[in-house]
Amino acid sequence: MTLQQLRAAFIPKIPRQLTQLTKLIAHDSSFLSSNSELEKLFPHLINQAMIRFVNGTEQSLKKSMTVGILFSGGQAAGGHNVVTGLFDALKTLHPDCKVIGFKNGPSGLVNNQAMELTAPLLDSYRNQGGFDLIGSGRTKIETDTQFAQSLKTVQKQGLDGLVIVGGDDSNTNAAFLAEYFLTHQCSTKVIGVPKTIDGDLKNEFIEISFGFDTAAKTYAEIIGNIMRDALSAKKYYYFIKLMGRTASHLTLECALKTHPNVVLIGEEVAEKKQSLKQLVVEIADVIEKRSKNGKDYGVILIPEGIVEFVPEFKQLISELNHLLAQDITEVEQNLSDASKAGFKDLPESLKNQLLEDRDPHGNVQVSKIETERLFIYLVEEELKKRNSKSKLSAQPLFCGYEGRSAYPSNFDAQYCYALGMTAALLLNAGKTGYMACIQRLTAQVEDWEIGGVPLIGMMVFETRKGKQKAVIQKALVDTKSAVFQEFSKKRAAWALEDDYLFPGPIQFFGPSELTDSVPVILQSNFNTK
Ligand code: FBP
Repeated sequence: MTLQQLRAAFIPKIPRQLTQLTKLIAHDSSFLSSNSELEKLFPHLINQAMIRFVNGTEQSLKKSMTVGILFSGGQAAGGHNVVTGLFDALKTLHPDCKVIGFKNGPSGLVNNQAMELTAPLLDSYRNQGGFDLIGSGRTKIETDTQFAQSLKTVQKQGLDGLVIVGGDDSNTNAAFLAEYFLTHQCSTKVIGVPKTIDGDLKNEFIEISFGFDTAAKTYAEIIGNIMRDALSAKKYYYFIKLMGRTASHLTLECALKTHPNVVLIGEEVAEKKQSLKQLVVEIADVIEKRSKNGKDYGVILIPEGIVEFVPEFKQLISELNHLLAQDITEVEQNLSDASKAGFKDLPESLKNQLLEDRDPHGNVQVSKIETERLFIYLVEEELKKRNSKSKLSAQPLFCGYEGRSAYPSNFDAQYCYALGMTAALLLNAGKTGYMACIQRLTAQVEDWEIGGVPLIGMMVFETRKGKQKAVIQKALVDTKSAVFQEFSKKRAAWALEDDYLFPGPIQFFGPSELTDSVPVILQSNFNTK
């Protein structure tokens, strides 16, 4: 049997609460404090409480439901299990329930491109990676026309519920859609599900987004393998860039799993206001010290989002965006003196990338910047300047897309299945504007607690494109957290000693401490050895 078949046959464990679906009753627990500015935007959704499910008496569903689902944004392992969990729970509640998938993300909702998801179709997607069942997309529903078309679609499809699987922005969108439907007397309820490998959709209610665990384990396997290679050949420095558009959670998690020689964390760089030069000096110092100990090899982790945290780089990108938006061709001459100096020192390939590789809005595509190559170039220049005797033979590597669509780890497979089931229960309870929420994730799956958190309860006001906008807040790495402090204590030793760990591939069979492990950053009693 192939792993594909074995995974398709895997039956996710479920929280004890979810074994009694038809007996569960939604119960308002704590009310979240409201805010007058949010009340203006969400007059119908304000004053919602956290939902907990409690056991009641057995009751059958009054009528069947038709529920739509869509994926929004980048892939994250486990998405297909959100669909199967939703489907299985709805069918248990009422055998005539139907699930409709919107194709290629939010644009499928706007343009009513949909397909019915049936049991035989879903069977081959159980516990499989990726989002290919229905696809995903990054369309943002923001114009009046898009809202009106989405309303038309849910009415045409006769939807009782719509499940939006996405990150912070997509779930912000879900809240606005829920409010819009209520304002237009549309009975379709909207439920969000927390997705993103970046791990930055988390807060006091949401412990982690799905996909993070699989991505981190996939990258940690690669990093461990590279470390073994570094130790064996003893001739290369590997500069590894890790995905995570802004926050450095994935880099921190991988560092704790593997113990690299140097780890940059964007949030720390911003806090200490470290310049690009300082980071380069820090790396060059480690390289020289290791060289004196006879080690001309090593592993360096660089988070994808680092450039957004290095002050002068952030400034340079913002100036470039401004100039390019005005179609100014003599870009370099029009930069401020500080940015001009920084730009001049960049390798030609990166200069071209900054000027030519733009997103549909004309902005520099930060995620495409080859930071790993930038650091190699700058560190080589620094060592030359020092007349250093250290040998630097560097290899760039990017751990990115391969982490998003791998077979979901048991944690993600089970978390997603439970999230899908919880979404079904929230819809069954007539809730709208909520995010499915599973807590106590470090406990045994059976003891996980299910519930719903009001989407607007996670919102703050932020300046976006010069305007104050209500958004679900992105969670950055907390440098005061116990996990970060532990990392800080250990990294000096990791720099010089080869304390590498080799986690190997995600395990699906074997001892439960391997197959059911949860992200290190979730554990309060973590042990990085
Ligand atoms: P989401 O936040 O939408 O889940 O996507 C995260 C991510 O994988 C980032 O880590 C990465 O920077 C980005 O998507 C890449 O985007 P794209 O798929 O458009 O290249």
